[in-house]
Amino acid sequence: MATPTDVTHEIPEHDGASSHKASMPASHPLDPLTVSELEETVAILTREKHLSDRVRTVSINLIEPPKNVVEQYRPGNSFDRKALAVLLDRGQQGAREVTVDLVGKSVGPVKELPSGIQPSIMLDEFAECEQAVRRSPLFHEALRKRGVTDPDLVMVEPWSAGMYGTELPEDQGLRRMRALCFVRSETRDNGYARPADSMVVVVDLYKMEVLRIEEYEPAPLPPESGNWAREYIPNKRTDLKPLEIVQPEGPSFTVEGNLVQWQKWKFRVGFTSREGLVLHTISYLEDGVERPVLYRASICEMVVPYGDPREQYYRKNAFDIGEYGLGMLANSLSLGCDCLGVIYYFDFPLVDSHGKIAPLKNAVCLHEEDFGILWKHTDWRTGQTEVRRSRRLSVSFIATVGNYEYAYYWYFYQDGSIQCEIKLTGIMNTTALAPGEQPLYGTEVAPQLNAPFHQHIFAARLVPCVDGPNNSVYEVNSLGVPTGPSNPHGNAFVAEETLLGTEQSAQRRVNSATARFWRVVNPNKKNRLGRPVGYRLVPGENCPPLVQPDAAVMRRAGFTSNHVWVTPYSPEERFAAGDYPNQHPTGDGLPFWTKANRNVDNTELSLWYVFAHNHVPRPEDWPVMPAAMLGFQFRPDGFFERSAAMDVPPPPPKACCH
Ligand SMILES: [Cu+2]
Repeated sequence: MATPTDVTHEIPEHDGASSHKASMPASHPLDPLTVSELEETVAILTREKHLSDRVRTVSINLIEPPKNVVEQYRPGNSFDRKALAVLLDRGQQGAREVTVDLVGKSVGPVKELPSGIQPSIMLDEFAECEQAVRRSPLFHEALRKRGVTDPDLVMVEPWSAGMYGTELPEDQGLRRMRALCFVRSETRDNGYARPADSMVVVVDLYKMEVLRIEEYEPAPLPPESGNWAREYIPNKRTDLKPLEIVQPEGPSFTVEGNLVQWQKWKFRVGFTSREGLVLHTISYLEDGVERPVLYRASICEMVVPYGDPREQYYRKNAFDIGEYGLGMLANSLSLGCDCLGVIYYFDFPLVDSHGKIAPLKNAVCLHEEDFGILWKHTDWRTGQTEVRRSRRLSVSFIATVGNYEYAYYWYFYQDGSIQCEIKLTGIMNTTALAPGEQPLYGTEVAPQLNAPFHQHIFAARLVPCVDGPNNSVYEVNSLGVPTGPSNPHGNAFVAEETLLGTEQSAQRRVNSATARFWRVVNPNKKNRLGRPVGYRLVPGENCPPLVQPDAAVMRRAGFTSNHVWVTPYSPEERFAAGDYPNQHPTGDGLPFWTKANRNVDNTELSLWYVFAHNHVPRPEDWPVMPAAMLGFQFRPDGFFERSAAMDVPPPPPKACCH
C-alpha cells in the first residue's frame, strides 16, 4: 500500500525478448488507447478548454465498446474509439468525467462528479504531497521535538485518507492524504525498519499544504536496520549453477497486435490505468469451433485493512486499485529477473497528471512455462506408461504499491483450465514498540519492530460467456448423508447443486467443510451427458474479513463481506467498491447494486470472486517478504466430453525414457 517508489529498471536488450510497442495503431475495438490516441485525447481536451494548469488528468482510458460491437467486429471493419478522461479541477475543487470521441474528434458528454466524490490519487500527488510535507515548518518542528536532526533522511509515506465519519469539520470537502513517517539511517537504508510512530501529517491535496500534524505517544526508533539492497548483503550463497530456459524453435504462441493464440486458447491482452492487466474474449478452440469462456477478466479492486486500532492507524485501509491505480504503478519488467525464458513483452502507454504520455516498456510479460506433469498413468500389469508434461502460458504484470509488490499472473493450461495467481512480496508496513512491549495486534518481526496484522483482499471480476452469453451460477456443496435406510453404512455423501438465481441469493462465502465451489453453466447448451456445459470456479486460500461488520472501513469495503457475488452484466458496474472509493462518503459498488436483487439466471452475468490473504506476519517476512501466493482456478466442468488434455503429445523420445 501507500506511496509509489521510483522503480526505474534499465531494460537490457536481450535476445529472445520481443515486444508489442505502445506506438502501434489500434487494430481492434478492445485495444487499449495508443500513444497517438492518448495524445489526441489530450489535444482535444486542451482545445476544448477542459485542461489547464489547475485541471489535472486523473486517468484516460478506452471506453470499451458494447459486447455486440466486439462480437460483430471483423478485421478490416472501421470502429469507434472513445476515451473517458477523469479530470480533477483543483481550482473549483471538483472532478468531472469527460468523454472524447476520437473518430469525430469532439468532446462528448461531460459529467460533473457529485460534490464530495474524489477520484483516485494521482501518482504526481504522492510526490507533491511529500514536497508539501517537507516544506512545512510544522514538520520540521515535529522532527526537532523527536530528536531527528536530518530531515532528508525522513521517508514520508502518504496514505489515502479514507472516510470514517470521524473527520474534523474543517476537513469536510477537502481532498486529503495522511502521511506516515519513517527515519532512514542513511539514504539507501530501509526506512521501514524505523517507523516514527508518533506523528501523522495531514495534507490538503487541493492546496498542497500541510493542514496539521497529529501527534501521538512517541515510541523510540527500533534499534536494528533491515536492509535488503545487494550491497548490504555481503555473504551471498555461491552454489547456484546456471539454469537456462531454452526454446530453440521459439515459443508456441503467436501474437498479433494484442491477440494471443496458444495451443487452443485465444484471447486479447488489455491494460487500464486502474486494473493493469485485463484479459478479453477468452475462448478455446475445439474441433475448429471457437468456444467462448470469459468475455473479460481482471482483478478490479483490492483493499488492505490493517488491524491496529490505534488512532493513528485505524485509517490504514488502502484500496490499491480504486484509490491508486495498479496500472499506473506497474513495473517495467526485466528479462532474466522478473521473467525467465523466451518472453514476449507488451508495452502500454500511461498518462501522468499533466497529460504527458509515456509508454511503459515491458508492462506485461507473456511466456510459456513447464509446469510439471499434466497427467500420468502406469499399467503395472502391462508396463505401459504414459506421461505428459504440462505446458502453461503465463501472462503477468507486477505493481509496486509503496512498500508492497503485487505480481499478478494468469495461467492458461492444456486441459482447458485458467488460473489466477497473485504473489505478494515487498516490505511489510511497520510500527515501533517500546522496549519489552509485546504487540497485541501484530508480530514483533525484529527487535522493537511491529508488523501489524492485516488482510490483502482482492476482487476479481469475471464476465463469463461459457459457450454463449447467457449463463447461470450454481453453488455445489458436498454433504454427508445421515446414516439410515438409504445409507446404512454411513459412507454416502452427495454433491448438492443450488441455483443462485438472484443477486441476493448469490452472495456467498467459501466453506471448506462442504468443499464448496461454484459452477458457471450455460443452461442453453447441454453436453452429451445431458448436463449443461460449465466451468467451475475453484477457490484457493481465502478468509472472511476480520474487521467488524460495523467497522467504518466496511462502508467502502462492503464488497469484502462475501466471497462470491453474481450480478447481471453491466459495463457500468466494473469495480467492486464503485468507481470512486477514495474518500467516498457512503460507499458504493456491489452491496449497493445488488439491493435491486436482479435476476441472474440464464442471462449475461458478471461473476465476482473476492479472496483474501490473511497476513499474520512472521519474522521471516522481514526485511523483504518471500512471495506469498493465492488465487483461484476456473476449470472446465462438463464443458468438454472428456479430458481436453488427451491429445497433448508425449515428450520427444530423447527427453523421456518411456
Ligand atoms: Cu501483508
